[in-house]
Amino acid sequence: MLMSENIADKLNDQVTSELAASQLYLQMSLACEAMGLSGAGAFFRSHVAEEIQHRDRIIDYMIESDAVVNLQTIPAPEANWKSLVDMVHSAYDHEKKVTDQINSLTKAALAEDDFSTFNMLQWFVAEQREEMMLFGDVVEFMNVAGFTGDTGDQMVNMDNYLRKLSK
Ligand code: OFO
Repeated sequence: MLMSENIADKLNDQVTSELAASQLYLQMSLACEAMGLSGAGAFFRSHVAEEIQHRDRIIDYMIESDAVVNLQTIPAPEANWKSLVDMVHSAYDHEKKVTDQINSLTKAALAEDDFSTFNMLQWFVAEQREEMMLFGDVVEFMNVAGFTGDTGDQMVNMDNYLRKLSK
C-alpha cells in the first residue's frame, strides 16, 4: 500500500463524510421541493452529484494506491430546518466543517511526508475554498436582501437566485 494505515483510515472517513454530504444536500433539496421552492431544490440537488464526485475522487486515489476502502454507515441527515434561511446557514456551517476535515487531513499527510496524498488533497483544498465562497455569497445575498424566509416576493427572488446558481 502506498500510504500509511493512518492516512488510509482518514481517507476512508472522508469517503463517508462526502457521501454523508450528498445525503444532506439531497434532504435539503427534498425539503425545498416540499416547500414549493424548485429553484432552491435544484441548487441543493446539483450539490448531490458534486459530493458523489468528491467521494469517487478519493476512492479512485485509494484504489490506485492499493489502499483498502471500507465503506461505513452513513448517518441520517438532519431534516428539521425551520426555514430556507436556516437551511442555507446549516449548509454553510456544514462546508466549514468539511473544510476543517480537509485541512486536518492535509496536515496529517504532510506530517507523514506523504507528498502524494498531500498533492491529491490540494484539489480538495481549492474545492473547499470555492464551496466556502459560494455558500458565503448565498448567506451574504440573503443578508443584503433582508430575506427572512417568509413567503412572498423575497422568497421568489431567493428561489430564482438559487436556481441561477444551480446552472
Ligand atoms: Fe465535498 O465539498 Fe461540500 O461538502
